[in-house]
Amino acid sequence: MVESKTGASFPQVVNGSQTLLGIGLRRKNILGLKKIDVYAFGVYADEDDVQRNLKEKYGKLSISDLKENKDFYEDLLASDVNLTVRLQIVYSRLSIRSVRNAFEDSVGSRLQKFGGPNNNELLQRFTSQFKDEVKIPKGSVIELSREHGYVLRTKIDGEEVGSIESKPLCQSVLDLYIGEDPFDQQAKENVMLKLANTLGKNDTPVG
Ligand code: DAO
Ligand code: DAO
Repeated sequence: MVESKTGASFPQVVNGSQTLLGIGLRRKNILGLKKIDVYAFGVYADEDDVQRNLKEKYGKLSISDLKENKDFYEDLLASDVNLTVRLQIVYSRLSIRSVRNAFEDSVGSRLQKFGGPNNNELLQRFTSQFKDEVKIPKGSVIELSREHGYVLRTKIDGEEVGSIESKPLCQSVLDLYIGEDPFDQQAKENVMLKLANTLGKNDTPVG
């Protein structure tokens, strides 16, 4: 699937069993002057996991009820469903310093919502994974995956750079894309619609 504005393309499946649910664009205001396209992203989930974790509570609701249902995405964020957000960089002058700053803003504000008392330490642990010499030119692919046990694993161009076990950190990162105030509202709606469709299917036993 190809993100129409940037031409970034996304595989249908990542990490063996996670399928593409929706794609979107992360834009950022620079000094209130202009908006730049920073990266395109795709959201993936293991659909069997989705069934196992959410079908009991949500399987009987209609698709239109689910699409708008706040509990649904909050439960998904808090659940142990394997999820991946794949970022493809489209901005050609991204520095590690600006990534760190953006991360501290966007994820930092979410950690206050989801996190316990040690938010700063968590943020530091996350951002310290990214050494100053790491290069992220246009076209780089960054994968942020939540694995079972609330482990957030980061890969850059297929190479693992680190993993951190923290439920609030996982929630905060996913909240950027499918939470209450997402970077790309349309992308979130597409993801939720796809998940609602998945839950409507009866081909996977629950339990
Ligand atoms: O060059 O000053 C500038 C603009 C930089 C914008 C940086 C936005 C960073 C967004 C996070 C990217 C995460 C991979
Ligand atoms: O878009 O504001 C944002 C935050 C995105 C979080 C992405 C973090 C990815 C960090 C990878 C750094 C690579 C050096």
